[in-house]
Amino acid sequence: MSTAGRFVGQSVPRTEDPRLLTGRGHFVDDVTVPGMVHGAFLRSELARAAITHIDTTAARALPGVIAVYTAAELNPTVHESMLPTFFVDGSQGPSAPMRPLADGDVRFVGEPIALVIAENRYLAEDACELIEIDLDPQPAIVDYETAAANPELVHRETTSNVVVQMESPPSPALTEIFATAPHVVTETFRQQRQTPLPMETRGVIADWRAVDGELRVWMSTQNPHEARRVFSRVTGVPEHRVRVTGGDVGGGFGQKFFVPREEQVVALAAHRLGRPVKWIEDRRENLIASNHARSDRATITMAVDRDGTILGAQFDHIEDAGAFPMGGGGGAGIFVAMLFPGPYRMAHYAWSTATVFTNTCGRGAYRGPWEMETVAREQMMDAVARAIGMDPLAFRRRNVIARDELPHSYPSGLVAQEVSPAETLEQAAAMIDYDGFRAAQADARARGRLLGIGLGLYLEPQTGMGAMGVEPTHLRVGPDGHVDVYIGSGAHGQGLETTTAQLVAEHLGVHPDDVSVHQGDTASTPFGGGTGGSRSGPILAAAVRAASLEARAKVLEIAAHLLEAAPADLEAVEGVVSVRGTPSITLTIAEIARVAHHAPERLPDGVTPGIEVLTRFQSPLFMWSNACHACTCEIDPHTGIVTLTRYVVSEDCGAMINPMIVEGQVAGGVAQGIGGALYEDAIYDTDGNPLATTFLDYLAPTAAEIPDIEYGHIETPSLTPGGHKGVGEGGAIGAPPTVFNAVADALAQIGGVVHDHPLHPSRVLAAIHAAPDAP
Ligand code: MCN
Repeated sequence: MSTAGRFVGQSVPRTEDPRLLTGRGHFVDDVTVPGMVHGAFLRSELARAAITHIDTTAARALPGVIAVYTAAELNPTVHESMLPTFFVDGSQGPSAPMRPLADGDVRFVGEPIALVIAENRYLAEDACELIEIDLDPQPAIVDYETAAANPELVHRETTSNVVVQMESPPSPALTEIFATAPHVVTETFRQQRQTPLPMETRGVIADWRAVDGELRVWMSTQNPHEARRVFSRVTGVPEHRVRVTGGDVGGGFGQKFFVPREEQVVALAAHRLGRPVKWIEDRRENLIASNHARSDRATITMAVDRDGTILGAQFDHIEDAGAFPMGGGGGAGIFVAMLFPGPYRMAHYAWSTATVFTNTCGRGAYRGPWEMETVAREQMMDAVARAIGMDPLAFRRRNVIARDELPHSYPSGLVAQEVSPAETLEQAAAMIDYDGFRAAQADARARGRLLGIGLGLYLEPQTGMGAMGVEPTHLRVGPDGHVDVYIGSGAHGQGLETTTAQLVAEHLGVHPDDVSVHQGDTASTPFGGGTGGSRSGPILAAAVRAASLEARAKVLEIAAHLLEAAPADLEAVEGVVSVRGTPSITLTIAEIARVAHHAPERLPDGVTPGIEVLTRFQSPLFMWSNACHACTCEIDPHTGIVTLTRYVVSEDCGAMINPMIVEGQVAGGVAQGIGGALYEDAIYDTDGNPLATTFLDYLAPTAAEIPDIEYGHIETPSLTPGGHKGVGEGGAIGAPPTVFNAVADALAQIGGVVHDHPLHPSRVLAAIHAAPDAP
């Protein structure tokens, strides 16, 4: 079913692209402020140690150095707690006691100890090397699987390394099922540590203008209004005196949704110093000290009937929070556990989840922060299918929720609706020619080749919880009929300027070229929840639609008065209002806007001058997207190298605003998911030293490793006006288990088994060598 309109549902080219693709984007590092100075951080080289001595005399003496701040100078200036888990509603999630700079001890390699401010970055870096520091090393707690039982503590302020722990133990019925079911299978899967890796690293310029009482901040952020609130809390400058400007943002993938520690430290320093301070993160800092993600283990026990019906499951999960987890990533465990049943009937379900501190870089949000539920479940579906001698597609067909079973209640009480898991499963299976591949696979096997196919199915909730569920739009039709739209987001690559203009054009009745979209500046945009959690589709789009419809109603009311027609007889299309059936009688929106602004005496009674609307849309609690991924691969049995040969995504993000952007979003997410399954690894040694500190070691895939992606779309409208759902995270959720399942399927032909990501050549080769039928 297509939901396409004149502009909504069309692949309108991205208005952002001409400037971004020709190098004319304006990023934070492009900003220069008069009198600006530059910061560099001295960071810990040990994972866990006491700071026994620190002397900044030599650094301060270096010509060109303006200030050197350590905990002693900066930490007492914090106005209120600087926890980065402050959320748009001001609440705090579980986290660690965090101070601006390391105070007394260090908890991970890369933790900021001092901030040097100098005339230029080179001097600031040189001065960092002049700081004398003595660290007394202590044994690092690196292994998250044993951290909870480790008597040594990551944080001396806490009594245990457990950040948060929750469970829903097995019911007597589930215990009975496990005791009596025909098949009971237990597996453990691990996902390695990764990092979001935006092309533009983090960066900030903070400028305290004491004379105006204003803190001005330019920042690479997904969430300018949240940043404004955090900077206000930290510096004590009232929120209305803080202005945050985002500008173009070269990717964030969750990393720039919350306000990281370094950005807050720079704001504090600028506030104290009274000069604008710029800090641009370098790539090494980004790899070791921004935020990490994933890094979890799941053990699943699943009971299955003789016919392949899932009878019940238990899911035990542990995730690594690092030393200073950030909101949205530090406590994803509860979502992981609650969402594990996914698109399948699983009437009896028990779970436990624990989030633990380690002496490593903190966990934070990364595109689908809870995706371990999909990784674990989908890999388990394949493992169980193999164990009971059933094909993985047939096993999924047996258990997937059908449309006539919706709305579907999860055991946790979550209710999924307006989804199409069975339809996307069938579409993906057809697109990849599942049955044809099985025949080709057997044929190839007979000739010594190892081919595999994998499926990955998921439901993805987009939360409308609390402030995350409210989004504003401020729309103004100017006297010349052009439209300015102000949104509270922090777009960082999603194409929101384009899709917002499409929505306005469709619902107000103008052309997208006549719409200017403004976002990212707290001085001009209404308070909003930023860009994250795939919320623009379900929430922002509904707000933009509502504002556009309200403006349109006013335009038509004025036009009806001027044309002596009934508003219901009028239509507005591409800037022209006409009487239905009498196309010769028209007024342009520019003419109507001129009257609204300059000739108020011609307006109908009771209609105020101007055309300006401010709306706030409040969404339902949860909206759900879903998709099924399918891919095929070939393994070189001599090297263990995996080549992905085809990749198919059947997705349902409701009514698509811009199919080209939807596919671009899916493609980017899939590429990251492939990176996670096969290559990327933010690995530490046992002393807590990060080993992947450059792109030589942190292996992000290039275009050469990513196959062409084939797309299928099913549009099941959501319950929100417009019927749009989110799509931005899905690719990264579906790809890791799909790729893993394809590799596991290939290996299964020789009896090879894998459990852990990433499936780099040496791990695959080890599985081949251990396989009973190794070639
Ligand atoms: N869209 C659409 N039709 C729909 C749903 C969405 O055309 N039915 C469009 C939207 O209008 C928007 C884009 O698709 O232009 C993504 O929308 P949505 O899924 O609502 O996600 P958000 O805009 O809220 O973006 C956040 C999401 C997340 S959480 C991460 S992480 C992420 C992502 O999007 N990081 C990205 N996509 C990214 N894309 C780029 N280029 N860079 C990142 O850092």
